[in-house]
Amino acid sequence: MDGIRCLWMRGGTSKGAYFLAGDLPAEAAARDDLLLRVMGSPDPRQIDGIGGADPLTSKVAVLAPPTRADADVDYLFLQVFVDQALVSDAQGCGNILAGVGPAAIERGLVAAAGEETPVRIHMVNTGEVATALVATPGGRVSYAGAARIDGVPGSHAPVPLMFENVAGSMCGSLLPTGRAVDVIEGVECTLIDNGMPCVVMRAADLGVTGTEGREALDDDAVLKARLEAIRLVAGPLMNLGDVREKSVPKMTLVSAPQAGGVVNTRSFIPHRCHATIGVFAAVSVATACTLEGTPAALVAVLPEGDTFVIEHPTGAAEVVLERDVAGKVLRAGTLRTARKLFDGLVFPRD
Ligand code: NQM
Repeated sequence: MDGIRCLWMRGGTSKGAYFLAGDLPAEAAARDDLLLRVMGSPDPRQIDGIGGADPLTSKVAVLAPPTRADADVDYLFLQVFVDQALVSDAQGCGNILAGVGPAAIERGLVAAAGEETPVRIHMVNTGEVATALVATPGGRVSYAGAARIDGVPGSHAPVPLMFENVAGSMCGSLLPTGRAVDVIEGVECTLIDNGMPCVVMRAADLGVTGTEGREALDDDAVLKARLEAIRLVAGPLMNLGDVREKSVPKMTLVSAPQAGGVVNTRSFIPHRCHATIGVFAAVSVATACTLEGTPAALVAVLPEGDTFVIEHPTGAAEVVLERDVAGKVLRAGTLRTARKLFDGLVFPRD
């Protein structure tokens, strides 16, 4: 088989393959079959593909000319499962989103405009538009710069991201059950979607401290089984249907901040513990912290201003929430970086 044009990029704290829609089969089943063979799934090691044997490095962005007038590019996110023959469009991804602006300019879908190019990205999975600011000195994407994000060594060009109206992105409303607290399997949970469907619970209620490392939590079979039992109940309550084969909702444990932030998190996506936390998951958890009486609010230390520092296993992610006088989140933003790692042809297994 001939190779397929592919950009391999780091977006935030994730890594993925960026394609132009025109380079992939138009039909979803044929496209997904191809992507499984590109990544080397299903196989826990993804040894015969380019996936990194981790959900955070088995991701795909499909870019296309915009289908709406207020966007510059369409971005469809696809999660390629590592050890199952599944490709899911049932979530977006704010980390891979960070690479979309640069990739769209690299591929000529968007023209660079001055030192910094704003790129309006239609997130096809959820239907909202995000705006990314891409450094384009001299009309070319620059990946070098002084911005640092926890979970990524070194410094890079900043990619600020802004979102509007992401509440209910997949669940129809911010609190799909109409309540800020539901009790599932005896555990108090906030079922929330401010850009990412999340179930937010106190770590202590699940018998852990919430400060354990990723590996220790991933090895905890009892915890994992309880989280999955809660998730399978939460899915239909969140209007997500049967979530057995979906990567949402994310299961996020919260505990008191350990390093001066607002809240400490351990996020399961949904079967492995995240090395950091997803961008939209961080926005959703930050929002949960502002809702009185919720498990997150009970452990959070709210900030004076709009910046919420969400602690995670390898540091913290900063999220800005702009709220109206009633406390409703109007706009959210974050800072990410991205880097082009490889540009070439990928050869899927037969
Ligand atoms: O929540 C991982 C990631 C993500 C998603 C996941 C993300 C988001 O960190 O917007 O970024 O939750 O599967 O890449």
